[in-house]
Amino acid sequence: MARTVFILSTAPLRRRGSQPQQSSFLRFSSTSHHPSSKMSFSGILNEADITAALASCQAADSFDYKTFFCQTGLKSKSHDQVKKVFEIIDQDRSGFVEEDELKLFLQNFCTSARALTDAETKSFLAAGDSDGDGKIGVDEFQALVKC
Ligand SMILES: [Ca+2]
Repeated sequence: MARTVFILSTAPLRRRGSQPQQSSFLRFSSTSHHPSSKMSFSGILNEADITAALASCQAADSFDYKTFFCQTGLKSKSHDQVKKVFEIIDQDRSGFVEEDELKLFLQNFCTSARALTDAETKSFLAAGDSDGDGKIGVDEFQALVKC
């Protein structure tokens, strides 16, 4: 009886053991996007500026996109550079930054950064979404960064 229990309990363990392979494959495909994004960021933005910008919005509900774009230096970047940053933030490459991507906005700059609160996400989206489609397009992002 005890043996049966043992066998029964190893079955899910084995199944669980095969899962990391799947998820590490998934992780591989998502990290293959991330390191390149980090590289693109480091080519565009200064690491110390990013660190300072993230430090100043550590507390929940303290995120201010204008301050953030100033501190990271993004505000003064070229059209092409801002476009590259947009493409990184548009994680699923849909051509738009949707609300869920906006919520994880800070994590593009540092993977350990916090997610934005719902209030921050909504006001960030409202500030950028000038055509009211509920997401931010590249042109809207360009305007938002410069404002
Ligand atoms: Ca998207």
